[in-house]
Amino acid sequence: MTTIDPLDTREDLDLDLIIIGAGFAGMMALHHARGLGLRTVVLEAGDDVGGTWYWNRYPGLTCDIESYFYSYSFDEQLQQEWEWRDRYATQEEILSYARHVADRFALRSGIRFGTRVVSQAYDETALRWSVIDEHGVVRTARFVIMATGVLSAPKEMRLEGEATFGGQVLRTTHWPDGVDLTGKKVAVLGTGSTGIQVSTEIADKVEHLYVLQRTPSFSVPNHNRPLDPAQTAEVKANYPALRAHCRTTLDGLILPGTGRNTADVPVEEQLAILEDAWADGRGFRFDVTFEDTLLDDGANRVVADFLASKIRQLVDDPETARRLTPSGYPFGTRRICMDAGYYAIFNRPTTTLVDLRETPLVGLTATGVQTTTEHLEVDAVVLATGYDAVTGALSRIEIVGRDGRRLSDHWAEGARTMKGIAVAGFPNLFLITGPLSPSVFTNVIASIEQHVEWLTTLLEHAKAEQLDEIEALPEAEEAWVRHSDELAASTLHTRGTSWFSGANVEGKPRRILAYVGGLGAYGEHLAAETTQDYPGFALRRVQTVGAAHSDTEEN
Ligand code: NA7
Repeated sequence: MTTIDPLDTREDLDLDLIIIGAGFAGMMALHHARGLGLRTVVLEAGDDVGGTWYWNRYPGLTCDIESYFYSYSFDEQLQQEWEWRDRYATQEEILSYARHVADRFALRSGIRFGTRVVSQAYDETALRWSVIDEHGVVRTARFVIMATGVLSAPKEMRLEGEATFGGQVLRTTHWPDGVDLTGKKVAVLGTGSTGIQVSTEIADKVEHLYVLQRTPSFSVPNHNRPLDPAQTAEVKANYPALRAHCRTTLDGLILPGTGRNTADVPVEEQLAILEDAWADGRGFRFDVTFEDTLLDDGANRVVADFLASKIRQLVDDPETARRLTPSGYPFGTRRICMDAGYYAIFNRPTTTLVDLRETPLVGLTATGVQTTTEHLEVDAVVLATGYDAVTGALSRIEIVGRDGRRLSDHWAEGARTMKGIAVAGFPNLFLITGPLSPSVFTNVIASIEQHVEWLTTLLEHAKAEQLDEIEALPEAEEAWVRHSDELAASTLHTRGTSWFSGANVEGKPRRILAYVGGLGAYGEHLAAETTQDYPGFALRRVQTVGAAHSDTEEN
C-alpha cells in the first residue's frame, strides 16, 4: 500500500499557498508554510534559488551589509554551522549560502524553476487566486505570497543607437557568463552602488575605463577583509541576543550612534566621530551617527562636507574631485555606496570620468559612446542603470483583485499598502518587504524574517479558525499610507531624487517607498495586529449552507 503524503505538491495545480519568488523571502516562506502543513509551491522565474543574488553576477558584486547579519537567523543550527569567509560577502558566496539553505531544508522539491508568473486574479466566488505562468499553466491557491524582491526588476533601459553598436552591451542585472573585459576599452554607465562596484573591479584590468556619471553618489570604503575566527566564534556564541537586538533598531543592524544631535557635539568631536565611522567600513553608520542627519539641512551638510573632504583627499585632480562630489540632494536620500577603493581609480591614467550633467549622453554609435561634445571609442558598454525598485517586480505581473481591479490601477498615484504587507481589495494576497514597509531602509534579511514570521502566525490563525478570506481594510490602508507619508515628510527623504521615491523611473508616481520609522517601531505596529486580533483586516469564514454562502466576519 502506498502512503499518500498530504504535502506532496507534484500535482501542484490546486494548493493552499503559492509563493512567487525563490529568493531569500520565498525560501523562508516555503519552509515556514511547510511547517504549518500548507500545500505550498514556489514559482520562480530563474533556474535556481537566490533571487537578486542569482541574477546579478557582475564583476565586483559585494553585499553592503556584513555577512554575519546578511543571513538567516530563523534556525540556530544553520547560523552556527555556516562559515562566512569575508566580512562583506561576494555574490558567489551569498549564492552558495542560498543553495546550501535550499538543500539543507530540502526546499527544491517545493519550487518550480523556470516558471515566471505573468498574471494572477482573485476569484470572489471560489475565494481563491488563479495564478498563470509563462507556459500558460494555471494554478489555484487560497493564499498567495509575493516574495518578488525589492531590487529585482531592472529599470527598462535602451540607449539611442544601441542596435548599431558593434561592441558588447552588458547589463549588470543579466551579466552573461564568460565575459572578459581584460585589455578592452569599456564605458560604465551609472554611478550608483552597482556602477561603482563594477568600475572599481575592472579599472586595473581594462585598457581604458570611462565612467559615465550623471549623479555622483556618496561612497565610503568598506574595508572588506577575511573574517577573524575569534570574532566569528564570539558572534556565534551571542547570535540569539545580537539578532534580537537587530530587531529593535532602525535598520536591523547594530551600528554605534552618538544619540545626539549634530549641533550638540563640538565641531572637533564631530570630525573625530566621522573619522571613526570612515575607518570602520560600515557605510550606514553615517546615516545614524547623529540623530538629525536626515532631519535637518545643517546637520546633513556636516556629513556631506566630511565625505566631500574625503573625495578631495583621495582624488589627485581637483576638477575630477569636484565632479565626483555629490550635490543637488541631501546626504542619505540616495543609498550610500560602499566601495573597495573607488575614488583611487580616478588617479589612474587609464580611467576617465565623463560628467553627463556637463556633457549629456547622446547615445551609442557603431564604435562607441557619443556625448554632446565627444566620441569615446569603446569595445563594451556596461549598463549599471538601476532598478524599478520596490514596486517594479509586482507591477510586471498583472494582478487583479476584487471587482476586477488591477493592482496597477490601485497604485496609479503611488503604492498603497496596509502596513506594507497587504492591499485593500486584494484578499488573501500578502507582500514580503512590500511598499511602505521598512525593506530597503533596513538589512533586508531582517525585514524578510520579520514578515515571514508575522505571516506564519497569521496563516496559522487562518488554519485554526478555518478562515477563508483575509483582507486589509481600506480605512486601515489609508491610515497607514498617511502615517508613512507623514513620517517621510518629516525627514529630508522627500527631497531625494533616487529610487527610494521612484524618481529614477520616468513616469513612476512619487512616494517614499519604504517606511522610515524603522524596523523596531514597525515591528510593534505589526505585533499590534496580532495581539489585537487583526484590527486592520477583515477576517472572514464562509460557511456553505446548501448552495448559498453565508459569511461570518471575525472583525
Ligand atoms: P542606482 O543606485 O539607481 O544607480 C543607477 C545609476 O544609473 C545612477 O547613477 C543613475 O543616474 C544612472 N542612470 C540611470 N539611467 C540613466 C540614464 N538614462 N542616463 C545616465 N545615467 C543613468 O542603481 P544601482 O544598481 O547602482 O543600485 C541599486 C541598489 O542596489 C543599491 O542602492 C544597493 O542597495 C543595491 P541618476 O541617478 O539617474 O542620475
